[in-house]
Amino acid sequence: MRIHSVETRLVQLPGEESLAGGPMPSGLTRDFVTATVRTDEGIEGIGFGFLFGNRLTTALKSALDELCGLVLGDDPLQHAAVHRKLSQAISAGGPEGLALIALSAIDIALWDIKARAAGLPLATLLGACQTSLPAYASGALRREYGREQLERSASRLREAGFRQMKMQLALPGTPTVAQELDMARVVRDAVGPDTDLMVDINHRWSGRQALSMAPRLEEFGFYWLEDPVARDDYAGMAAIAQSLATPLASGEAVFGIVPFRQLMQAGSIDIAMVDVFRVGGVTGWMKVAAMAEAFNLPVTSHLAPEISVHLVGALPNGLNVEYIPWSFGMFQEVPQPVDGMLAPFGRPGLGLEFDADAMRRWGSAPTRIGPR
Ligand code: SMN
Ligand code: MG
Repeated sequence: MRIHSVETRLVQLPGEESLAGGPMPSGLTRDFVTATVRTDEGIEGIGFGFLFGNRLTTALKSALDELCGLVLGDDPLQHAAVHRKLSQAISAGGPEGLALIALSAIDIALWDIKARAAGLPLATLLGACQTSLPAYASGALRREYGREQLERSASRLREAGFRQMKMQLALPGTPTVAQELDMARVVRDAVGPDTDLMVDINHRWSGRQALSMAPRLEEFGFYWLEDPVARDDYAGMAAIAQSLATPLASGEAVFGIVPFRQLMQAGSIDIAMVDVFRVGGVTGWMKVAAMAEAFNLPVTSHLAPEISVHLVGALPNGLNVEYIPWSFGMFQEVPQPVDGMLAPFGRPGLGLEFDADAMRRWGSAPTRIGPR
């Protein structure tokens, strides 16, 4: 089998909050680059990459197009060879950032092709250890919201069947400790004691702030404390983790697989959070998952639940799936949680198809790399 051509797009979806209908800044978009990889045997695979913060989107698209040009004629089933080739191609500019997100988009498409060629859902091809997983609602309990909105959104998430959900602290501005604790209490009271409630700090505390604040949060019984300090403060996270009963989760913001070696060796994390766009696609994601198993750590996903449900479900140490619908607008349909549980489509591959109308409405004209 050979890669015949690739069609790429820049897609800018409206930045709505669709899980609980909470308010979002007007005009916000969520920017993706997409790749449809076509083979000489008629099998197509889809992949995409997300650009955090909507900056350098056109640079990401250019990087994707250039990397796609490098794989024309390659065998898409030899995913490791392609991954190595592209990793070498981007290494001069550093194995991080835009280039790795572009590489990941291609890798995701190759795994879609491989599973489609095998006639298997990707989850089955990868291991299919768990047929359904807890889905935790994310992106709906924003730190910018006030008490009333948080209570409204939390109850809507419960009504939607979610039994796990994530809030944010490190409130905007210069909040007092009391204000932070009050907001934690508001959400805990709104969701009740039987909801698994995570809290995401998004790296906004200094090490000193975190050592002071984190123990004060223990009373709320958070399911995990996420990204309390800088993404590469491995020692700082280890000190926080050792001071808490609450598990510490991190990993979404690092690039490639090597930082996870450092996070795990330093004892920085109790839960590995792996972002399929930043880690190097499915190939990188599964390598980190195996590392985590060796360290007896559970793994959770970040973004793209429509992809991640296949990956987490493949693992004996898969914990849950972040259900954040930012990319859903690109697809004809996506897996929906039932009673807070999520399963991948049973169709071959990712089981996803880009929605042509959505692509016309929110996407750029397609760029074709390779022969018509
Ligand atoms: C998050 C970070 C970046 C983009 C989307 C969401 C957040 C999360 O930290 O954990 O979902
Ligand atoms: Mg996070």
